[in-house]
Amino acid sequence: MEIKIGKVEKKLTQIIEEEGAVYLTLLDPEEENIEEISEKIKDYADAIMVGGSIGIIDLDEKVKTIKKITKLPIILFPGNVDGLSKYADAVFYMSLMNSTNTYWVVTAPTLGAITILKYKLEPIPMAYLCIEPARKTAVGYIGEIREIPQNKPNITAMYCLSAKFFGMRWAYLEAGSGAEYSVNNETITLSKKLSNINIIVGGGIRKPEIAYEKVLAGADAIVTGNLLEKNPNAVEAMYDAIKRAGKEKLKNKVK
Ligand code: 1GP
Repeated sequence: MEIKIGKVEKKLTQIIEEEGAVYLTLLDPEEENIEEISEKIKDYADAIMVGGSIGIIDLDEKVKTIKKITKLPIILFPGNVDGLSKYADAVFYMSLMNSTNTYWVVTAPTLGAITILKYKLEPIPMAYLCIEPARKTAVGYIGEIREIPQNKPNITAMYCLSAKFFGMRWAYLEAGSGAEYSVNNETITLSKKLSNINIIVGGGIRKPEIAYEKVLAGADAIVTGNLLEKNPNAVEAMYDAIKRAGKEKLKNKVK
């Protein structure tokens, strides 16, 4: 059976090929100023992720609100089986591969599968890997992770290779929302080199120059969440840095 890649994933892949990297803005559905934030980010992101580790109320209404303001694709980033809405375009269909609890590795995605099919959401297969210091953040606690140390980049890279062999086309290297520091460049470079799947990096990225570095190190996508809530005006500079780094990366590849 041929595996068809959906519209949203095709679009993201095309942007990565043409611009070197994508910028994904993560909106927590619990955020109060969804309209204001959506307005600010609509011209400075390639897609909007909606989700979070803790609690979701009125997800449908929130997704509809975002849709009214922007035409950007909405990709769900579910923290559990209640993180699905038929009004979104796609869903990161993910396994928290380094959780100690099989619920997060395979049961939650399995329980969500039928809903995804019924809602006609496009599943984007993704390994979700929680890397130091994620243990100190919400995902680390809720997801019962066995944290991957930052000084062992080969372990993260090995998980990315495993994800590829499982047929996943994306791996999310997550330091956790609000993390004190982000995933180091060595881990990103080695993960990309070994697996050659799309590498998403997020958690603790607050400055454009940090995002710039991560893209040059090999990240195909950068995620920021807190930034939208704390300083939505900074999203433009973040977008700009990611696109500049993307161009630079493409140039270096041609040489
Ligand atoms: C969390 O990686 C994301 O899943 C975003 O992290 O909120 O620290 O940007 P921040």
